[in-house]
Amino acid sequence: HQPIRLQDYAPPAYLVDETHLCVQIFDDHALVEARLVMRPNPALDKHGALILNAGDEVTLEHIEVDGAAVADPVREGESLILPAISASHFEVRSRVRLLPDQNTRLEGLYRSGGMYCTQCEAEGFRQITPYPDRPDVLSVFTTRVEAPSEYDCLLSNGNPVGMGPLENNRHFAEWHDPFPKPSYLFALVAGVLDCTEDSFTTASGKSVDLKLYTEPHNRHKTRFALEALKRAMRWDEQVYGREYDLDLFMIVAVDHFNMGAMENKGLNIFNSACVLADESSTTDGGFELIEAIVAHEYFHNWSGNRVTCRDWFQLSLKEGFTVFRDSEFTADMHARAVKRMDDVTLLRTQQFAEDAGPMAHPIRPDSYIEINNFYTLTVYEKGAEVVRMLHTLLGAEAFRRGSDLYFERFDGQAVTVEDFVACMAEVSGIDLTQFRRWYEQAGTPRVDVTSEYDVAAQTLTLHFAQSCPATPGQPDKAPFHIPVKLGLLGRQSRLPLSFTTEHSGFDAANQVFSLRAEEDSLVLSDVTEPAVPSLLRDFSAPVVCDYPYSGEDLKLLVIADDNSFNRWSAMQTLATRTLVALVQQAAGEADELRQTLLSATSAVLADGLLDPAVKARILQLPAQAYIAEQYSPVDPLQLDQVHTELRTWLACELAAEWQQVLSATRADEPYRFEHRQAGRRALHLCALAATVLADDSGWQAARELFERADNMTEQQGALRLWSQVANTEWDTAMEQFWQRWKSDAQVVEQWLGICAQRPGMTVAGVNQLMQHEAFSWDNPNRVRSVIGAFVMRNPRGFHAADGSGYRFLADAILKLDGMNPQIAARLCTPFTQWRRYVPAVQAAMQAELERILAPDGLSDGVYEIVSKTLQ
Ligand code: B3K
Ligand code: ZN
Repeated sequence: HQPIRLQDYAPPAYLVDETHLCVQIFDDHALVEARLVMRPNPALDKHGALILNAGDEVTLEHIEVDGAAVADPVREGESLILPAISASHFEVRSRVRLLPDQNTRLEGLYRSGGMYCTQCEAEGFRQITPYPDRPDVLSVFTTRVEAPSEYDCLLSNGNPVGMGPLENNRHFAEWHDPFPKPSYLFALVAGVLDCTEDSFTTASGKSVDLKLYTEPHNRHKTRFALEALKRAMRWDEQVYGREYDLDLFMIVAVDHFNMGAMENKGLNIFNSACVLADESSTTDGGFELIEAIVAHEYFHNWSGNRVTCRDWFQLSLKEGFTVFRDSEFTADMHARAVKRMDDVTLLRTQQFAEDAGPMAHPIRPDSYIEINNFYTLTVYEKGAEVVRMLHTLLGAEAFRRGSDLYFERFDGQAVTVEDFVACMAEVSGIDLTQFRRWYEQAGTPRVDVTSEYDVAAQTLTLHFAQSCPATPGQPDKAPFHIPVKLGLLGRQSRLPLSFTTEHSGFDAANQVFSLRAEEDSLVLSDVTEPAVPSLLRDFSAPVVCDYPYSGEDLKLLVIADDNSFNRWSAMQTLATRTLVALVQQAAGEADELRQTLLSATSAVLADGLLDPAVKARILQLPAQAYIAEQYSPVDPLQLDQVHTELRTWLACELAAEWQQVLSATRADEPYRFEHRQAGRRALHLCALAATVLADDSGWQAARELFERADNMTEQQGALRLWSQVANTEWDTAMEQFWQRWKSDAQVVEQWLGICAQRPGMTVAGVNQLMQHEAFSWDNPNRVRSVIGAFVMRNPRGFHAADGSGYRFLADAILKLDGMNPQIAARLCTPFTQWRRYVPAVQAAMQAELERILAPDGLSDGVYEIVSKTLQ
């Protein structure tokens, strides 16, 4: 289990100009022949041995250089070492044998249901053929696929250049991708597939064929993704000036997939759950997620494929940027403030915990043992926040000039985050040297703000102090460049106040203060009355921002802030403080906060002007995972109890108001996925949640909705809320739902999730659920729906006092590690927080962590997380 370090980066000794593959698929194996047209890297004086990567799924049958067989190539780990070559050009030919049917890791070439497909990022291509499998080796690929004729679709990257029959009831197809690409973007699919077609005309008038391939029974679930794809293509032209570059863009839906989707050049491969949708079986959340992922993978065509990463430490270069792009796309398609609330919720509940835990790493890590462990919330979501800060500091217009320069200057190259930041600095003239620390330092910075008001001078002085906690390997942090967007609200007038300032770090047009020093003060003049500052508007930086607000200050922000994101954020702060005070049994304080929270909730409920989607989010208490980040030691069962009690109390105190919302938000039109309707449904489910909590017969309202609803959002929402009562009527409804949907894989996955998250679910119950025909160890979606949902979203079940939840998870990790180490490693997350808990929980989790680490032959992925967690 050796770490790889950024500082050891060395350019490739040899380059591959052309890659010619012939992949022959047979019933029980596959043969891969490769012809690589190579040359020594002209940028280097010395070249040394020719080292190819060859994974352990690959049985080498033959390898030759310029026609001369290499008799005994040295194989060390994943390296295949051939003698140094001095020729200015040479050809390497190899033939290997694979067993795709036995590939349970779902990396390289594998079988999913009735089809064969590939997943190469990050290092899966070496499981297909010996190759310099690193992102800074770019090559033009020509791929021939041969398979039994029943597999009617044979696909690979680029354009189709030939197809035809072969002997023995077999056929072939040949593909050529004119754009040089790294091996991680290679893809191949062979299957019996149905194709839904569409087309898109680019800004410059070129027509692009769009094809979405599915297994035939999913044909009815392709329309939405194709429409989303066209919206994304148009948006990328309008907002970034990026056109699609091939004549054909293909998406394939596969049922067995380790993550959401993959941006292979011209041939995106998607987890079925992240692309298939229709109005009867998909929830509002599902539609929004699918639209975002389709856009994300499409956007990678420029941010990732045309301009790619030099090495895997630069992963955030493509992922952070592309998440920022998809997030802005969603904001433009629907409601900007709401998208911001959802993104920030994810960041605060999960990324902040990662950044405060044993796996904390900068968005550009310095080292890793298993690169798959670094496809994290930090690299993706915090990475997107860092790009967003650049956007905030530069403004939209300069940012666009920066991205144009980046795409133009580095087209066809593999580059670094410095290259990206340098373009932004160059076009704007802003010194981003200090800003680059966001790429280098881990941990969530804190910004503590205090204020003084001088009545006579009418000045409000804001004092800022920033700090950042130590993280593994980084005891001390240098100050960050933090954009703090702010405004003021008059305490008496309850109106936004204008002000002036002479501070050179304040961008008056955008109301953004650039905090660069460890401490700084911002003097605001012409402040005509005492004011409540509205800080970190729109979450202008991924930090914790603290200000000594009174409960009444927060309530004022909730009701009257002219920044709707901060209305939500103030409510989150108020609820968080209330919950922490309740957990810590700070009686007097807790009671006062609770009353303020109640009156703020009541005011929000009564606000007739608020967008229902915003209202639903303001009324949602912060998740337990977020509250658990605020104090330590955490007793997870006590936290769950306090959280439930507070929700119940608010539901009871405001029962009449909730009833009114419940009836006012009943559906009065047929289902459509669009912002206004989705907001109404979200609010309706909020009111239903309160109804179920407030009285013993409240579940009947859930049953009524389940029976009446014409859509999956409300049906599932009703089943989830009703599950808190879990009476025989609920069992019947769940059985009815199963019978209705058992042939729809995506709905079945949701159904499993509802079962696993049901309050009262125990390890014994989950074990029983895993005997159900719907569960399967070799399908990652099913594992996530049952095991993932239970250990991450069922606190009472997972943290059961007898430790059964922890034993269950450790057993599952050990079992999965032998089958699919990426999925096993992902499941370790709940254990990473073990030091934050009360001693009894710590001891029980530690024992399980040690048990996981004991066996020999543990994968790098699980080893890295568990050993770092125990350190
Ligand atoms: N780039 C892929 C993720 C690959 C994960 C490999 N373990 C999907 C995406 O981010 O778009
Ligand atoms: Zn991505």
